Amino acid sequence: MTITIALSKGRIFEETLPLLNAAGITALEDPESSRKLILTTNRADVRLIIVRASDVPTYVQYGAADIGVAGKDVLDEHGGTGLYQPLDLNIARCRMMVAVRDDFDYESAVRQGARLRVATKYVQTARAHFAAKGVHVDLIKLYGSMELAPLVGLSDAIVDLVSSGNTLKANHLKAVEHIADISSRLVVNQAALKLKHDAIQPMLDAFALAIKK
Ligand code: PRT
Ligand code: MG
Repeated sequence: MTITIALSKGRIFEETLPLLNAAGITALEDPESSRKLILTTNRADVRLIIVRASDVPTYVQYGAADIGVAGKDVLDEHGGTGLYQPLDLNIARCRMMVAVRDDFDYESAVRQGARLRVATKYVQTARAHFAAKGVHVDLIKLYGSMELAPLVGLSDAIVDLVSSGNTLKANHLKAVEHIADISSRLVVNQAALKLKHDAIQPMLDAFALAIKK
């Protein structure tokens, strides 16, 4: 019986490696240098698959992967159907924020009840946030580089992730609202958890012990 773990390249892969090591799993290839999408590990019964960050919940939901690691941002957009989310791994931490141009008076636009154009990759999250505030918005779906949108007049505001704040600063933007603290979660296919319980549960226990508080 094989256990398949879905990860994305970059920060999630890097920050998940120590947790895998704690569970006795070592990757035998590096996805940054290898072009392979299925990576072997030191354990014959465990393999890693490399997918886009936003595709991790889909692979796990359909059982193509048994386990995955995905940001709360991605999980909120996906909806989480069919996924068991036992652990906050406390990695790849950042904040979901509303940001605008330095020279845009967001507070008074909101006070005046202006209709705001908001560009984001996180349409569900943004819709829920502004609906709860009673702010009317036109949402514009983007797939990346949201920071550009207010600079060229595509939108008044963006909803995006911020970690150091350097990207906002470099583009003369400012964060005006905090929507949520984000970290990555372990997700497990619910059927796999039952059918492969003897293999999966010890991994979950090892991850839980290795999580940094
Ligand atoms: O790149 P791709 O389109 O394949 O997908 P992705 O961008 O979703 O993947 P990736 O690997 O970049 O991010 C994976 C996960 O890392 C996200 O789903 C988040 O949960 C988490 N994470 C943590 C972040 C950041 N920090 C982060 N800073 N994801 C993205 N960013 C981006 C942000 O969107 C902004 O453009 O970094 C920029 C801001 O960073 P600072 O440091 O300049 O503030
Ligand atoms: Mg990215």
